[in-house]
Amino acid sequence: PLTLDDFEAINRCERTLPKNFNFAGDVLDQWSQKEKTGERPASPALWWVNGKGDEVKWSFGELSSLSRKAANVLTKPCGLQRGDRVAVILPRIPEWWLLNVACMRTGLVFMPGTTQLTAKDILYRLRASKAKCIVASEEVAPAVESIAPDCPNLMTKLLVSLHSRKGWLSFQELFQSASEEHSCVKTGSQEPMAIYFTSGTTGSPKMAQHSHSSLGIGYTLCGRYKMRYLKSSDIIWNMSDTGWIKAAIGSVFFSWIRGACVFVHQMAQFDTDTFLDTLTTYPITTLCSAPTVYRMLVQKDLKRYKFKKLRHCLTGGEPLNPEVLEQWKAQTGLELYEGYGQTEVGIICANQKGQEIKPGSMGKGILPYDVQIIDENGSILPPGKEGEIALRLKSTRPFCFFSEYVDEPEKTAATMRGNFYVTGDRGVMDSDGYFWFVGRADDVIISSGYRIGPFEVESALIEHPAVIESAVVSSPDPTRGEVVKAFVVLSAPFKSSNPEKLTLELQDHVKKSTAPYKYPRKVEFVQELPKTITGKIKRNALRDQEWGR
Ligand code: BCO
Repeated sequence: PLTLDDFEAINRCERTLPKNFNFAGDVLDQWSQKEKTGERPASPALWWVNGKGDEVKWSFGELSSLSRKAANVLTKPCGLQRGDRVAVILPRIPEWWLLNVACMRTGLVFMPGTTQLTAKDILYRLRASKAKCIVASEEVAPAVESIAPDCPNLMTKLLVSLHSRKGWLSFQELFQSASEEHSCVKTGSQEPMAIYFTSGTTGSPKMAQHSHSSLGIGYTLCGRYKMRYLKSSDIIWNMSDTGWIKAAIGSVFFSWIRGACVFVHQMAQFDTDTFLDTLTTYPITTLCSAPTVYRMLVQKDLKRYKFKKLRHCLTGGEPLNPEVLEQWKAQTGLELYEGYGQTEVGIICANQKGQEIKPGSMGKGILPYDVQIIDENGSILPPGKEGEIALRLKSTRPFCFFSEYVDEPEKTAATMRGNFYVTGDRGVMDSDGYFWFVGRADDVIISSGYRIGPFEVESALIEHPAVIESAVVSSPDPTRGEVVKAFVVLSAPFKSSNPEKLTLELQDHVKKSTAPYKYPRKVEFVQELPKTITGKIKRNALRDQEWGR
């Protein structure tokens, strides 16, 4: 079996990528063996609570045997075969981890989605991916049922619930009778493993596809800066929703490569008091959360809380303000280490332990990446000059990159500029090699750690009879960093409507049409939108106005 040193050597390009790799067979099952021989502390691999008294603790041995049963559910009654795509829309419940590992074991392509997705979002995802199966919880089931007849490739609907439902296979029932005997598929290192839907300026979300090695080897070590904070005796609580790649990195790959315990608190909704109580109740050693969460937490009197075991605090997904870092440290005595990355390439910059933290900077580039600031021609800019944050590619594409945007070769190609992969983010590198985030190079909005495409929100707004046209841009917000703002031109019958009432109606409409996290938290009614002479809406003019530029 591969050791952590082998993983490091592969990332440093000192060792070639193995022909075959499977995180379940090559990593998780090894921890299960180590448990038997006492080479790993007796803490669980997964520790799940829901604040209502329910608790699940699985050792690696249990994770191994239970995920084999789940694998048999997927291949036998669900009839799925290696390479088939499976949409998994589940809240933070233990079955999400089981099904994730079961997909690895069977070579199925795992496509997670947040439970905030609406029927329209799910329809798009199922049709674009030609998914053969959807796994969902009860809260999502009605939305799935409303669109399933329009998804010709969908063979199976698998429900994770204590109750059965007409038209669905019951995971719980099938799981009870499934065998524990299953041989892990010998997946190729570069074989597709997962697809993440990611938003851009135009069109619907793209399908960023990852391989068994990009996530299972690359992301474990792209997150290596985090691993310095993690040993097998650690307990890590990574807050991210199961739909985002941050859940895969923080709650699967970089935690389990080190044999650490993944802690999960399934909260009905995010709440700072419950969050802080969790840190005082459970022996969590490592916390990873979006900057928005820390911004919310520093509003509280944190000195009142005595965290049980917390030692390391990590953050990422959006820029962290220096004031929050300082307030967090002043109130808790703990440093806050920011990392920067994206779905396509994982973590690429980070404030690493042992390095000076420059508040407001996202740290230095991390191996195996060569991070640079480049101009529009693909030339490297000197320190202090603003440009696009990019990754230099050597002769071959790094294995830890996403493989492609599925079915969109032109969009995959558009990420390249000369010898560089461009992130779409603008930044500056200082003379010490620290990177400073400036903003997006395109119209994408990063709010509370969510990547939101303006087109998706504009498309939802235009469905409402009050809206003739709209332009959606980012607007500053003290808690969420930035929020979605919609400039709306009203149709004649709505011009005299009460603006507050209409704002609420439009917000509610967007929340029903597409995932609610995208709804415009600010709405402004305007007579007309700024346009170019060819009639294209100038979102940048509105954005500059919002940011006082
Ligand atoms: O704030 P509001 O109450 O006005 O609106 C909230 C919800 O109430 C609402 N909503 C949710 N479900 C709904 C609904 N409304 C109607 N019907 C429903 N079914 O929609 C809004 C959702 O906003 P939210 O998700 O931000 O909610 P909340 O509770 O304020 O959560 C705060 C955070 C900070 C916990 C949350 O924003 C969060 O988890 N952010 C982090 C996102 C993240 O993990 N990003 C990482 C992406 S991966 C990456 O960056 C790659 C790095 C390598």
